[in-house]
Amino acid sequence: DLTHAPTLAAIDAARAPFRETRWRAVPRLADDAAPGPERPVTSPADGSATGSVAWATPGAVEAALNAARPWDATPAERGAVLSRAADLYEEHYGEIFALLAREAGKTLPDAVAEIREAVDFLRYYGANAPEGEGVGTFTCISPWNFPLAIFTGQVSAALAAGNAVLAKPAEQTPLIADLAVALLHEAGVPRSALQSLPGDGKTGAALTSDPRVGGVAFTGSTDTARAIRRAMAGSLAPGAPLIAETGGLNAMIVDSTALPEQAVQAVVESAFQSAGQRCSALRCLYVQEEVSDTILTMLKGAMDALTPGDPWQLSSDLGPVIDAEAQADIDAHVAKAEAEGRLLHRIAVPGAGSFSAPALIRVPGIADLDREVFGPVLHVATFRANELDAVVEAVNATGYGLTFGLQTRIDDRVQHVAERIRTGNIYVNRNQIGAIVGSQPFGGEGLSGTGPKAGGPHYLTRFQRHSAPAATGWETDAPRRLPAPP
Ligand code: UN1
Repeated sequence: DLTHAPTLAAIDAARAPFRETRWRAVPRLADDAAPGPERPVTSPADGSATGSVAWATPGAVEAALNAARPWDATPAERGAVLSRAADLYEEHYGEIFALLAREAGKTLPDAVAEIREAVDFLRYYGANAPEGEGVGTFTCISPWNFPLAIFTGQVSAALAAGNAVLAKPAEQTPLIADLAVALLHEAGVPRSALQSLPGDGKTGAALTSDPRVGGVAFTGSTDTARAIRRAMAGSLAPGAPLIAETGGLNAMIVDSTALPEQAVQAVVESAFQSAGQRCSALRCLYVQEEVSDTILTMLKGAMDALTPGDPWQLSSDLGPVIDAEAQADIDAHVAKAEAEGRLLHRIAVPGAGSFSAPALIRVPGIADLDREVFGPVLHVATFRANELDAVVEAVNATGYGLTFGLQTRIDDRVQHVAERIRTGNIYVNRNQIGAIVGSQPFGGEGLSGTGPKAGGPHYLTRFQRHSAPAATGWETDAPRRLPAPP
């Protein structure tokens, strides 16, 4: 299993039986409901069939809303079941690796990180399953870019906190979610506590605007989060929680004291791993003028050393983007920059499949990025020694605040910048992706999300009735005293 760090050869052997599998996702409900018509699911890597999905019909949504029952078990029992689910994920890693490559276009390193994170979420939320009540029924709407990890994180948090879950996986990745739900049920999560409803935005809208829903967890675009909040405001209880993780316009500053090799490696990983399809990904690099020629020359060389290709091949370290629509959007952005003479570098990618060529684009500053382009596109600007604070202000002025990177060997500067930058996660002298459940909770500020951070100590509290944890404390403890003034 994964705990024992399988070799690449072992992973390759474990997923081999699933090379030609055709999966089928269906609504997984507490009560039977006739599934809707089947739709094909295809791989972004080469357009081949990966299976089919039957979307939930309006009747299935209604049946699920009626059948949902909060998980009636003690926190310890819930934790034990989630931990068993983690074991099952690890046992099924061959099939999961196959699905991540074929349905989501994930390369091996990306898939390893994703399975690891999913298992960590199950164990972490399971181990921290709280006393107190959930809010009733929680709707979880998850993204295609982490079709296993974020799906599992949302669902397991809501379950650990004692809710019934209605899960709506991303339209592009229903098959991985379907396997995850099957494993959670096999581990012992009651069907009335976890139902999955594959579908599109209409299904999501139905599941966020019904008064039987007590709260919503959502990861995706800032615009969709706004639409969900409007829907909730019109129909759900005024206090119903929305836990949203949304977009970012993430920056990194590389100053003249930074270690060039370290900085370039961090930039390449942050901008191009997962083909740039992480909300945490680096979008705008600021390099200090004195070192910009060196850094950019090295960066172009490091981009040339990337191997884009079929994510099933162990040699590929950059896969396709999720679909043709995403590819067209990214490519149009790069084509515009090229027409304006701002394209600094681009590398070749396979012609078949939804590959977007990793690109480096010159911009005057982050204010020139009018939106998050969700792919392997890195913008670069330069700054002068006396402009550091102005750069930090420009980054804050975007209104987003998810991740931020700083490469420097000036100790005081770390503190200085950290006090001024408004982002959820700050990374110093390393890459700015790959937060770790438990030790590096992940979440943004402003346009980037509501908090609390996923994989952190406060996350589960938002999935519960506000009064629950405090009430327990006041009832059972000896009378509390206010802490002494400092
Ligand atoms: C996302 O891309 O939607 O730290 C969020 C990271 C990941 C980001 C997930 N946990 O890179």
